[in-house]
Amino acid sequence: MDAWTGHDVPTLEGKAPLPRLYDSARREIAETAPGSTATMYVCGITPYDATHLGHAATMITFDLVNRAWRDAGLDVNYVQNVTDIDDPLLERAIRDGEDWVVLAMRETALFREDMEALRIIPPAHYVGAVESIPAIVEHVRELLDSGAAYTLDDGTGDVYYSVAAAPRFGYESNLARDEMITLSRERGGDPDREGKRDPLDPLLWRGARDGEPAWDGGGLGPGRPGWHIECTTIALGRLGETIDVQGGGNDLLYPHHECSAAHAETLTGRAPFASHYVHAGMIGLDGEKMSKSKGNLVFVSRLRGDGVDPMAVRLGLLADHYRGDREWTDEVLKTGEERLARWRSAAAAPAGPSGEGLVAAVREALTSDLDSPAALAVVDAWAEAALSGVGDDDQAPVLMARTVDALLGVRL
Ligand code: 5CA
Ligand code: ZN
Repeated sequence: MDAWTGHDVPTLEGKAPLPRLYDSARREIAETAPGSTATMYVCGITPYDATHLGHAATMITFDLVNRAWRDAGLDVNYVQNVTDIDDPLLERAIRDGEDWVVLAMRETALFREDMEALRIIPPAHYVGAVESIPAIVEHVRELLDSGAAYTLDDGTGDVYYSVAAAPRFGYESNLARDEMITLSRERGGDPDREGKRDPLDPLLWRGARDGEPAWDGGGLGPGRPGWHIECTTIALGRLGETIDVQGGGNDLLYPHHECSAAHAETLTGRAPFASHYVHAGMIGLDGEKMSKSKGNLVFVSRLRGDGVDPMAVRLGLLADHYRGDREWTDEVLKTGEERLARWRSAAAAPAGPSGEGLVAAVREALTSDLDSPAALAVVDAWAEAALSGVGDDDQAPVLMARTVDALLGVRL
């Protein structure tokens, strides 16, 4: 499907070092060491409700990775999916008496608008689950043929992946087995289902049920894809057998990313699937994770409708480090708005402290595991000085605006 429209990203003189990022599997910060093209897969929305600030924060996080790689002189092949068929989408459509296809199309269109407003660089490939079904079917058949998957013998036609086929299963999330069982129960899995070889085995193909949409599965019989294999297939198809970064919110670490990486490793025989498994913290409201199922949401479109500048939203979300779970409050937005106004005034100042020094310090912060609070502090200090008449670099205000545009995605 089509992605959204991008904006020009300014380039800066010189080259930043390769960004260092925290890898959930190794539990340490390590340099990303891509070839001349960096590859990144980020788990996108299930389009049954509007983009909330949690989605926005995660998309902004990986947009910083994209920008840091470009600033290091690399090409970036970035892929994002849309889970345009899955249980929550069907449940919402039934609840609201709406056609699930229309619901998915509408919310995906709104997401695109929000991403454009937030100046997120569009992915090179924006791919839906539905359009990927033939490729997913191929992968499920391959897994069945190699004995890494099995069909349940209860007449449903449901196919499961056998975690026994993944010798290092659990290496990514570093969780104990009982924790994995608990999380899989909470996050769309079915550890208690009868007939599975292992409670942790995830669904690959769901046989057709009355009243549910189904697609031709060839020898699999009619049905629809499981969730993890969707992301495996889309990533392998567009990025190759191994990738540099697999990203998403930390709610996806287990089971989603663990299982999608396991599927990929079984299919390709190459491990690890991703050099870095990168996870953004959860944005909460009133002490709880913002989620469509809980309904405690602040929508990007609502803020835009209220006349809030998307650049202030971006600055609000960048004010704390991406890895921490954090709260969205009116205060966060107010601080973002004030900062934006201050930076805009400073960018219009006649001169300021060294622009090159500013570029180097912002680069240093962002290549250190996307330390956006440190990057914001560097620009704040520069702006304060420029507004008080300190510094005589008359090229610096323009360079400051270029830098925050290129590296933070904030257009002044
Ligand atoms: N379609 C799947 C991924 S394949 C999915 O999780 N969809 S989603 O709509 O629930 O979330 C879309 C992206 O936003 C995911 O990367 C998810 O981890 C992230 N996300 C969801 N809620 C939050 C939140 N409260 N804070 C930060 N990120 C979030
Ligand atoms: Zn995914």
